[in-house]
Amino acid sequence: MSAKSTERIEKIEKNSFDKNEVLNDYKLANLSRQISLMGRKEVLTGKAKFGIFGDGKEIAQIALAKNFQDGDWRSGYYRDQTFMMAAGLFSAEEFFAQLYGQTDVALNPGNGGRSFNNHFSTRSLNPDGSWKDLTKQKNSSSDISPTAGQMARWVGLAYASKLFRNNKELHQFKTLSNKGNEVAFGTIGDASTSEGQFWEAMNAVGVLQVPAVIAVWDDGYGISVPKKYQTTKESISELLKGFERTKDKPGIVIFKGKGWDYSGLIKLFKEGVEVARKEHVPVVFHIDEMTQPQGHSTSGSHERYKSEERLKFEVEFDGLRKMKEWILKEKIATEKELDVIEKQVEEEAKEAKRVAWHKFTEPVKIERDKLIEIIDNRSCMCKREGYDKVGTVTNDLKKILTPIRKDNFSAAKKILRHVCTDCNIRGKLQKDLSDWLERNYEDNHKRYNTFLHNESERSAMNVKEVKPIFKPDSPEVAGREILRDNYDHLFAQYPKLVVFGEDAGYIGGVNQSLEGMQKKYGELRVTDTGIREQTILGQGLGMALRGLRPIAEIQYFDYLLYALQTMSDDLATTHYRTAGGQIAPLIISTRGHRLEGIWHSGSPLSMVINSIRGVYVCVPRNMTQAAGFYNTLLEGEDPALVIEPLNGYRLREKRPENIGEYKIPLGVPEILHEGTDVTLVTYGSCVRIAQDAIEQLKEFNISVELIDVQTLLPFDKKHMIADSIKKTNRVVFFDEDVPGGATAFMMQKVMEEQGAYFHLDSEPRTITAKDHRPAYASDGDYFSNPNAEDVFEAIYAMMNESNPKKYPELY
Ligand SMILES: Cc1ncc(C[n+]2csc(CCOP(=O)(O)OP(=O)(O)O)c2C)c(N)n1
Ligand SMILES: [Mg+2]
Repeated sequence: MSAKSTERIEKIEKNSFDKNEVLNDYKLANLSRQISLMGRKEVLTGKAKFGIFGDGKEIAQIALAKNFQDGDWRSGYYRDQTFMMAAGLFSAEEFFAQLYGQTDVALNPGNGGRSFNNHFSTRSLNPDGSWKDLTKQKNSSSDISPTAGQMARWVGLAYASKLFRNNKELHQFKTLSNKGNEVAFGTIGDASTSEGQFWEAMNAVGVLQVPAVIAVWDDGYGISVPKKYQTTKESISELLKGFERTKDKPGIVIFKGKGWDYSGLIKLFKEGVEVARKEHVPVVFHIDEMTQPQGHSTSGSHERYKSEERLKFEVEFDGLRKMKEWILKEKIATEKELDVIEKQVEEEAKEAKRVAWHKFTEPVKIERDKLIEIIDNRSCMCKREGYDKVGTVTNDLKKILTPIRKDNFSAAKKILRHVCTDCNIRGKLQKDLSDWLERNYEDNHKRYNTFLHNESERSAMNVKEVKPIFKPDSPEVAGREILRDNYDHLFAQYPKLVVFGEDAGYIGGVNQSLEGMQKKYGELRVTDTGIREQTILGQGLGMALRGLRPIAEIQYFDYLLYALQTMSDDLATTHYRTAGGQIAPLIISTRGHRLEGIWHSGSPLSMVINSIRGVYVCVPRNMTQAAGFYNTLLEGEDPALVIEPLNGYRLREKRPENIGEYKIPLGVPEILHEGTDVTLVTYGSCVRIAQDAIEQLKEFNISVELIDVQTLLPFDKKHMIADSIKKTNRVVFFDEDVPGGATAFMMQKVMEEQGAYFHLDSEPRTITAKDHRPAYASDGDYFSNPNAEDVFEAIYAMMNESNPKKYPELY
């Protein structure tokens, strides 16, 4: 600890405060309040679309931020603007930039215009995708809007510190952690503690014993709904008592404070964060009596639902007012001095707003002027049907005081439609306008459509294929042994790799694919967890954000539903919503396909692929392929899901000679069987059913080309399926998802994206399961899921339709 901060702490303990520090804090609190007040007006006057602000939470956040050190991480929510400012991670100008939707990451590094305002983050990655030294900066994971959505990630951010401290092998990664000294700071609103996410995370940090602190900003309301409807006993700290650490049992340390009590909170947070940092234990701060001077957000007014008494309380217990009273009482400064500060910040806030607005609007005006110049320069003055539409649209555009890009685009397109068809200079205007559109589309693509996946050289898409090597005498072993031996290589090769999940540790996984790994590599690297899919996912996500390489085990594919919210809202959007500033290369390993029963079907692929764009989805047909995907993904740096085929652990496969080294490229299907009549497209466990059907079709002289897509996301990057259809002119998409599920996805890709409809002689078909989930036992499966007979019949019917003579109706 530096001499300066020791001095500060001594002063706090003696209840004597450094005047400068106090006045700086007072200034920041007021600046933050000013921008909140102005922010609301910006929305109400139409300059911004929506606003949610941190007013009423200023004092506590300043006090908490004093303990936020380099290397630490935040996982919070939209009220934290003052915390971010106090930590030096956010400015008044950035506040307005976010409010307007500034897309320039130099001006809005937190979200590049991709999320609402007050959705913060810091940048972990350099523009080339390489990692910064995370120990030399304060870090904030990026906020998401779903309430309590930050909780699962918070578990992982804290758990990473435990690994960095206790696994000595990780001490070499000095730019990721200072031997696990980092604390994960969470924040959450009082009402959001009603969410299951909160409780699952609290239990997880209690079990894991990790340096996770969380402040519950308790302002008594979740929008209009008071605590009475949110929290048993109307007190979250009361409610958490069962989690509380006691003399003989580890648990969570709980503190209570008042949101307006500047000096009290400084002491409280200092003590609490120190406990978390030193002892690596979770700490909860329940900060009550907070206010919302402007109500919840710009979408409503709190006078509608707060009583007069409550509104009065909010005025009297406003943190700024209370802090001012305290400063005067302690004679730290005079009223006059405070007045000067208040005036000063008002000017500062106004200036920040002015500058941010100018920077937001100016480039669009320049684009508009350029567009108008192109149109005005047209020498054609023809008026079609006595009515100059081009002129009208241009004039309307000129009149817009602060155009947005949509105005420019919509004008340019309308003009293109109405360019005079009669005269010979049409071509030039059309070309200039088209060039303008193309250029601007490119720019807007960068602004709004990039970074769904890693776009740097570290992308998993850049990993070079290494084929598995087999010798004639390569032994045939159970599929699970291939995975296990592959893991053995990976643990040795990647010190940052950890695998964790239900039953993954001691027994080595329910299917023994991690057999012996915990014994060999230790509990920190191969770890059992509780039954808590969402925080398993979040644990991995937080660790991945901190530079580790986690594989999170979700025991069965159907139970991924529990984790889907975190996967969809958080993991899948991480890279996108930070405009390339953060990445979480978490690998999720699960097993599915071809099970039976409603909750063990292993089939609902469309549920996943349509909600986690941003995460790659691998659907290997056997364990050799599955292992190859893990090898690829660990060399790259993207989040991904691997669904192992559950019925393949005991099936025998040839053991590759280069286990741990071969890599299967993403987005490259494999043609498993060449044929000439029909292309059959499938994946995962359906491959074996397809192979069975193909044998049956052979007897009827029907030749099927079987394609295993291998990965659904990305999908057939080289258009191999369309190439196959060029040859066969017929296609069937087959899986065990619902009708209109992943087969429809594949069909859209092949027909629309690959343009294969052009080569079809027969209607394209899908073969799927029934609409309901599959029934129990083998017959339940037979009558719920598609089987080899179904595939046979669908393909035979196609052939019958095209040549009834050669393929007469069978029955
Ligand atoms: C999952 C989910 N449900 C509902 C909402 C809509 N919503 C946004 S904020 C909010 C209230 C949150 O209250 P609280 O946690 O007390 O935080 P506060 O805004 O009071 O600081 C609600 C219901 C949401 N964003 N996410
Ligand atoms: Mg609240």
